[in-house]
Amino acid sequence: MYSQGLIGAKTETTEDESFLAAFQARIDAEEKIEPNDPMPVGYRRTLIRQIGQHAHSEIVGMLPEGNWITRAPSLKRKAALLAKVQDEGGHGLYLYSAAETLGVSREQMTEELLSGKAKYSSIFNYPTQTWADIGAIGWLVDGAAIMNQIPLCRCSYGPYARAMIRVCKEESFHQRQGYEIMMTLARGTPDQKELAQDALNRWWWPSLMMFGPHDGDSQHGDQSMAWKIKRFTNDELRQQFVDSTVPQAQYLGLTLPDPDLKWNDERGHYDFGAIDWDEFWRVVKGGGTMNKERIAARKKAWDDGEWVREAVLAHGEKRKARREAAKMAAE
Ligand code: FAQ
Repeated sequence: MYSQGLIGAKTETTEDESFLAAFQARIDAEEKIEPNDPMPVGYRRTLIRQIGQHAHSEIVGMLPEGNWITRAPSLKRKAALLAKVQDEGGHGLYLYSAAETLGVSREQMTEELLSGKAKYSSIFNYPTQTWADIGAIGWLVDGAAIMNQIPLCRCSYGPYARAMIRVCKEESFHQRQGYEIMMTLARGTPDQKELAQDALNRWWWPSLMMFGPHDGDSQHGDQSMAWKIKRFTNDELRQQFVDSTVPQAQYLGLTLPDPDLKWNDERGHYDFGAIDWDEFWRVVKGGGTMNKERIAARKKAWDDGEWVREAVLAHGEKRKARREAAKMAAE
């Protein structure tokens, strides 16, 4: 666990021009910023927001797949899915720890999630209706997550960048298990292939939305790029994802649900159709099929865990008291 001691740390800085210029010079020189380094309040706030939302996404992201653990079609599939969902829990914990180095507590972040103040990825507000959805999530959702997270391994904030290295290794296994499920279904009976196509139809557009609004509408994009928190813009990463996923779909013999998708020789990229941004914002603002259920599940888990948190604190107090008594006796 990164330093809990930073919680409640003084977060103000004297942000005169020379301080900001010196900070930017460190960023431009590709130096890593570490927890105890002076940093602009905005930099700290942006990281707490992004890392916190990222952590929430991992934890909420366990729910749609968790729904299929008891219904996986074989022992092998069940073991792989169980391991994947556990990995996601682990990613959430690394990320909460990375955010804690910036002076925010896990409790504060959880309260913000449960009150609706902090966001989590829109993608996890869609239901998992069939087993093929588990394949589509691994292939597309983890695929999009990797595309977004590989550059985060070079993020200017040290603890976030280091957490991302391990997370990306695990995401890569997740993506492959999803693609392998899709391959098995696509090469199976006509009914199985139809199941895979139906999952692709439902998950394709929400996966493109994971990269966030168009660059022109991205509120934090420019500043995060200047601070080298983000290394590519939302649209750049979305395009890279489309370009790498089209051949994968072709190999599966499945059709991406976009009549406007076609190779553009001049651009050297695939053109693709318009994203339904009304749907995106509706889901982000709580109006997706599963928003209420996801938050209710997290609230129940948090409430059910209260006695564990109390017990850990009480145990810590007892140990401290015992240590102090032993110290007094020795003096
Ligand atoms: N959903 O100004 P921007 C995973 C919000 S992990 C909901 O462009 P930014 C693993 C954004 O927060 C998936 N909200 O924001 C897994 C902001 O609102 P705010 C999560 C979204 O931060 C796989 C507003 O819109 N990954 O999948 C979304 O510069 C399978 C304006 O947007 C990460 O979190 C969205 N899709 O760029 C687990 C990666 N997009 O905060 C289980 C780290 C945007 O002002 C199963 N995060 N918003 O209230 C990032 O890279 C960035 O935060 C972006 C957004 C790219 C997501």
